[in-house]
Amino acid sequence: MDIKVEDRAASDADAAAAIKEAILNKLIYSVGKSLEAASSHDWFVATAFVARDRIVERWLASIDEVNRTGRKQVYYLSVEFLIGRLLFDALTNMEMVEPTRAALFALGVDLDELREVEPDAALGNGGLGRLAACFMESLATLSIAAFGYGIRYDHGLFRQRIKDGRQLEYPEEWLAFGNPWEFQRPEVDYEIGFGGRIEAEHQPDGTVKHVWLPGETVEAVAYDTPIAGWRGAHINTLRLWSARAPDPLRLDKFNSGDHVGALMDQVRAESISKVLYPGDTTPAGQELRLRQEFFFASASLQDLVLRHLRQHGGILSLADKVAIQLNDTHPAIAVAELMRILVDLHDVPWRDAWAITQATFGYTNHTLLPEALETWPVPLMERLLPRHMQIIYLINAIHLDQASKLADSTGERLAAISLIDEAHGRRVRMGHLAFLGSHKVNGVSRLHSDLLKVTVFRELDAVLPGRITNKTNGVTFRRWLKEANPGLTSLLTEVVGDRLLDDARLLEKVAAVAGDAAFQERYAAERRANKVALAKLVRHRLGIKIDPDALFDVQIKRIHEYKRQILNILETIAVYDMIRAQPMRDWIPRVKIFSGKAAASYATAKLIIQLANDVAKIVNADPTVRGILKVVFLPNYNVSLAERIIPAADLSEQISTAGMEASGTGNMKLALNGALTIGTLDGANVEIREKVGADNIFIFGLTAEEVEAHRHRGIDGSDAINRSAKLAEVLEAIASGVFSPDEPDRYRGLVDILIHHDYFMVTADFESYYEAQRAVFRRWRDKRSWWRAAALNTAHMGWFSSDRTIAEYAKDIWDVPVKPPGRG
Ligand code: HBZ
Repeated sequence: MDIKVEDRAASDADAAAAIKEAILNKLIYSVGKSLEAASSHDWFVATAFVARDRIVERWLASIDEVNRTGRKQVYYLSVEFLIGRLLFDALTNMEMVEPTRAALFALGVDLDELREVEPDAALGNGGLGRLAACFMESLATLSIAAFGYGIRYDHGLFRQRIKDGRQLEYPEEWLAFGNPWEFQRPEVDYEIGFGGRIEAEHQPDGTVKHVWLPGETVEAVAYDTPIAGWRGAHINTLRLWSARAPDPLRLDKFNSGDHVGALMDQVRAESISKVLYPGDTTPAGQELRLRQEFFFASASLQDLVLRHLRQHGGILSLADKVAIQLNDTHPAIAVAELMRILVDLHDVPWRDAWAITQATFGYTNHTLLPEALETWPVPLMERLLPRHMQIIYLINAIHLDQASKLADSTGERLAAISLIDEAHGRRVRMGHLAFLGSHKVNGVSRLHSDLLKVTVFRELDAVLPGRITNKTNGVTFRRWLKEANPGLTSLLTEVVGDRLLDDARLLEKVAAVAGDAAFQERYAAERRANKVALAKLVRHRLGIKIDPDALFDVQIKRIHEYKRQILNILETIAVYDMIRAQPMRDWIPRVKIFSGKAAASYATAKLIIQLANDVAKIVNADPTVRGILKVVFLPNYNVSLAERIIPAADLSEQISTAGMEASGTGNMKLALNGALTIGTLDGANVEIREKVGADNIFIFGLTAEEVEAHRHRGIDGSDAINRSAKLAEVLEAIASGVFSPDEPDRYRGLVDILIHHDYFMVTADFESYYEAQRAVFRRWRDKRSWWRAAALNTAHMGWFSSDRTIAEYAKDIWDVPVKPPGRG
């Protein structure tokens, strides 16, 4: 036994020594700095290069293996990848964290400091983009041969600053100091066409061949980032496309003195990959957005078809060797583009081409919000993508013809299933296109998938039954448990063994010790350390002092009316009023923590941010509630900040209007890390309750069905307000300017919405939410009971690993085998 321990120590020391050598080498020869001159950023880059080298060795082996075996490839098309930082992902999955820490320590450098230097790759808005990033990690972990395809935005999601309580947006500059993880592939570039015309060539056999002659072309250049699976078992590629003009500048114009005009084409082309579309639910209706979507869909298809032809010879075997997943409708134009490639470029007969297309694509829907369902005006499509529009018309004609032959066909139903929405000025329904072009369509939680069948896709589901399935979301435990919460992970590993991250279901073993006093003490100690760290961050960033022993009540996500941050604020004010009425009572100290961004154009969401900040200002300055209540709005929510907040949260707010949050994934990360959930029966909360047990979660409010019924009766909030003196008082205070003395009417409009037009059922759910919060307090007073519930949350969340989700996609949608991770 002793010898083994010594052996391990010796090999750890060897590993650290080798890494130290390698880092020094990179610092000098790749970064070009001396030890003395190196900045933290230089050390970060040198360290990243060392991790990348290890990954690249296995990457090349993975690519070689996939080529050799010719196994089926999965392609995940997503307009968003919300990656965050990669250093700890790389080190963790290559099992290099400790030796790297030791190596840097020997060089007088602190690994945790380097971690903070890396910018967040925020190529996404929220849940949909972060899910894509978790999926990339799990795909590699399960040794599935996969590519992620997306756009390499020069500027990711805006940086949020709060000034005078208001959100301000600033451009984000993640590439300003270069990106050590990516490889530019100038030789991998494709022409992407827009506009122009179509020539019909009559063939000797009587058929007509269509040739699209684009009026404009843009080039897509590939940038590759290797994504390592857990224990480095397999490495996949995230390939992001950057736009270029075919000619860097117009020399004729330049020489004639028009220096700016000479660059116009370049500017126009490059604008495609310039910025991430910052809205998460309202499609811009903008041409640029459609150009982005076609740009990356077309480049990705050209790339994967070329790879397929090189590997397998003919195009007809495409569906046997390729599965393409459409992450929402943003890449849905790929359905028409693949048809064009098959029919126009490879002369595949239409019927066969359609069979291949359907067998190849799967489509994931992430939202039921009507304003988020993408549709494009027909005239815009005809101008920008004339051949695709023809193809869409043909797909639609065949589809409507088949549907019209069904016994129960009606004109109304045909209108509802048509690819063209005639009711709103002729628009192409991208969700319908994705639905028709795929063999499977999935929602992201059980409730959401069930709702898909009775709402947006009711008629399509009736005509094409069985296509809709469910794939409840998951999150990668490597990032959201081990990297974010290493202390708790060590404790859990002691209980369940060191295969915890290979098989998350092993967490169930924690249930056996959840009631154990000694275990609870250690569990609580780990969490307290995280809370101390967060308190330090809050102090540092906002100058607000918060007590680590207070209950940290956390709501972190995009700011949106349906997510109801406002409900949380109303309860905060109600409690604030009560404390002031009876300051001497034995109150439970609590810190309300908010973080999140609002779409720049979403005025109401921005007003909600301002309200949270205004309430914070008044509450935090009030000596009566000092030590009892604090309100914190942490600016610039991103993946890295989430990694700091989640391990320190006691209570997780998942309080969306039932039926509106497709799934949620923050809910999973928080419960996994031991926060108890207060939430509605919405999205994945329903399944979280089933797993963790109704006693260990605080559920309140209307169900999705009740919301629906309630809305039918009307959305006036007056009745609910009349029934709740507390609510009436709170609304009156807000409306009369108690929290905005400098501008008393600031929130009158917001309050009016709640009174007269409460679509999101804030007033209807207020009392029940308030009561649920009191139940939280009662539980918190009984610390044994609280920690037991927290530990049981951790224990039962294993099912929400994205490894489980991806294994389900692999089996039910992609038909590819998975190889669970593990040693050897
Ligand atoms: O996708 C989110 C859902 O709101 C969330 O409940 C779910 O957990 C997550 C992952 O499945 N959706 C998004 O982040 N974004 C969109 O749904 C979206 C819709 C239309 C757009 C852009 C984004 O134009």
